[in-house]
Amino acid sequence: MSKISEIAAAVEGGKMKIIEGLVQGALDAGEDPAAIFNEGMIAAMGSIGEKLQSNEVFVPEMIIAKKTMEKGFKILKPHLAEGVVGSKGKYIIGTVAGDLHDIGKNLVALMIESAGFEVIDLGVDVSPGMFVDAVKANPDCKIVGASSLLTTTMESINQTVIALNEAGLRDRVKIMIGGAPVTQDFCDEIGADAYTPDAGAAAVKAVALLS
Ligand code: B1M
Repeated sequence: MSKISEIAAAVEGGKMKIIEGLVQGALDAGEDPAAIFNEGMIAAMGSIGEKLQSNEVFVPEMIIAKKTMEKGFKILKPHLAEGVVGSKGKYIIGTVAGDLHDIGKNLVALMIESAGFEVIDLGVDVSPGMFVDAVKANPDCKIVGASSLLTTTMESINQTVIALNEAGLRDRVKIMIGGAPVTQDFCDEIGADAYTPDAGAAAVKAVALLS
C-alpha cells in the first residue's frame, strides 16, 4: 500500500492515533502535499460520504473520519501553505440559518484554504445578517460561500443573497453556493454567482471567479 493510500485508509477508518505519523512519514518521504490532501484526505472523505449514503457506515464513523482528517491536516497545512495561504484574499463561508450540517462545509473550507484564500469560517446556523456583518468587517473579502444540506434551509441561501444585495455589497463580493439539495437551477433562480457540487470544484471555481 502506498503512503497516500495508507493515509486515505486511516482517515476513512478514523485512526486518530496514527494519522499524524502517517502524514509526517509521507512528507518525509517526499510525497507531494497536494496529493496527500487530494488523493489521501479528500478522496477518503468522499468515499465515506458515499458509504454513508448506502448505510455501510453511520454518522459517528463519518464524524470520527472528519476529526482524523483535521488532525492530519494540521501536520500537512504548513506544507500546503508555503507562500500560498491568504494570497488570493479572504473567503467568508458558513452553513446558512437553521442548518447545523458542517462536514461538507468544512471540507469546502479546507479546499478553499489550500487554493490560497484566507478562510473566515462563520460556522453553522449563520443568519443573512451575520454574513452581511462579516463582509462589512472584512473589506478585502472577495467571495462568500453559503452551504445548505436541508431542502428547508435552501431558502436561507436565497435570503442571504437578498441581504447582501440590499446591503449594497454585491459589487465587491461574489456568492458561491452548494450542499446536497442545491442545484445550478436554484443558483440561477436566486442570482448567486456560482454553484459547485463538491469541495474540489468549489476551490477551482473560487480561483476562476477572481479572474
Ligand atoms: Co442530517 N440530514 N439532519 N444530520 N444528515 C441529511 C442532510 C438528510 C439528507 C438525511 C436523510 O434524510 N436522508 C436529511 C435532509 C433531507 C432534506 O432536507 N432533503 C437530513 C435531516 C432531515 C436532518 C435533521 C432534520 C434530522 C432530524 O433531526 N429530524 C437534522 C437537522 C439539523 C439541522 O441542521 N437543523 C439533521 C441532523 C444531522 C446530524 C447533526 C445528526 C448530522 C450533522 C453532523 C454535522 O454536520 N456536524 C447529520 C448528517 C451527518 C447527515 C448526513 C447523514 C450526512 C451529511 C454529510 O455530512 N455528508 C445526510 C445524509 C447524507 O448525505 N447521506 C443528512 C458528507 C459530506 C462530505 O457531504 O455535506 O453533501 P455534503 O458536502 C459535500 C457537497 O454537498 C458539497 O461539497 C461537500 C464535499 O464534497 N458542498 C458544497 C457542501 N457545501 C458546499 C458549499 C459550496 C460548494 C459545495 O459552496 C459554498
